[in-house]
Amino acid sequence: MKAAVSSVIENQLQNNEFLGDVLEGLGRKRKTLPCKYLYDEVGSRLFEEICDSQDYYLTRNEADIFTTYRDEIAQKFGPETLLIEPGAGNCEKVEELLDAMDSPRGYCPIDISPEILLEAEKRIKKSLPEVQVWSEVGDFSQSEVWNKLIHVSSRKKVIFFPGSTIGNFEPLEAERLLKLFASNLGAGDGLLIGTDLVKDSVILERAYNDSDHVTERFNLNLLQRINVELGANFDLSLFAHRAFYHPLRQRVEMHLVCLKNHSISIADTCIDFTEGETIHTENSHKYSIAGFKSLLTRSGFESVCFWQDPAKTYVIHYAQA
Ligand code: AVI
Repeated sequence: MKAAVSSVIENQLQNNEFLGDVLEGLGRKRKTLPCKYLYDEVGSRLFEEICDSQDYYLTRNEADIFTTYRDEIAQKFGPETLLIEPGAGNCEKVEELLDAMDSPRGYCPIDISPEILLEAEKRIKKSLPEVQVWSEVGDFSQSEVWNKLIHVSSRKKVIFFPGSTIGNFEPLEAERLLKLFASNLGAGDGLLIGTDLVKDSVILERAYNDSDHVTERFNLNLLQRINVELGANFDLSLFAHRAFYHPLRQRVEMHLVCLKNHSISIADTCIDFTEGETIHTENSHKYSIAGFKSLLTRSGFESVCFWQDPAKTYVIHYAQA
C-alpha cells in the first residue's frame, strides 16, 4: 500500500515537471519541447523501429564496429573492469562487449525507467551469469545517481555511452555531461562513446526522414503524449514533421511545423500557433573526429584511439580520464 501511494506521488511529481517544461517551452517566442519527452512507451517503441530502419544507418553501423572490434576494444579496458552505462535502456548493446571482456568486475546500468532496468538485468543474469549487475534508477545527467555508485569498488571503471546520445545535447551541455562523467572516474579510467560523423546532408536528412515515416510518427507522438498525460487538445493533423541538416551548427534539427493558425489549451493555458511556425523538438549534433577529440580534451579526457565502420559514417572513441 505504502509503495502504491509513493508511486502515485512520484507520478504526480513527474507530471508536474512535464507540465512545467511543456508550458515553459511552448511559451517561448521560438517554441521548443525537451527531446527527453519523446521517449514515453510509444515513443521508445517507435525509436526502436527507427533503429531498425534502412535509412537510419547509425545503429547498424555502430553495431558493425562493435562486432568487428569487440576484442580489440575489450583489450583496451584490461581485466576486472567495471562497465557503467548511463541511459542503458534495455542494455541491448552491452552484452557483446561484456562477453569479450577479460573477467569483468561487473556492470552498472543507469536509467530512469525501473521496469526496463529490471527486465534487462534479468536478461543479462541469464545470458552472462558470471557478470555481477548493479542497476541504478535515476537521471544520469545529475550527480545524485552517480553518488549511489560509489559503494561499488573496482580496479578500473569504463563508462559506456553508445548510440550517439551525446549528439542530443547542446555542445555546452555535452561538455558539462562529459565533465560529470570525468568527475566520477579516476585517472586511467575510460570512456567508450559513439558519435555520428558530419557528412553529406542528403544521407543525414534521409536518416531523419525515413521512407516508412517512422520518425514522423515518433516526432508527432510527443503531441499525443501531451494530450494523453496533460489533457491538452492538440490536433495532430495540424502539424507536420520536418527534419533538416543545419551545416553551420553541424546538427540535424527536428521540428513540428504548424499547418494552420489555431489555438490549443493545456491545463487552462491557451497557446496560439501561427501557420508556418515550428516547435523545435530535437537536435542531433554531428561531430568530426577532430571536433569530438577537442570536446573530450575540454571535458577532462585524453583521446586514446577510435574505431570506424568501413564507410566511415560513424565513430566509437575511447578516451581516458
Ligand atoms: C537517441 N538519438 C541519438 C537519436 C538521434 O539520432 O538523435 C534520436 C532520433 N531522433 C530521430 N531519429 C532518431
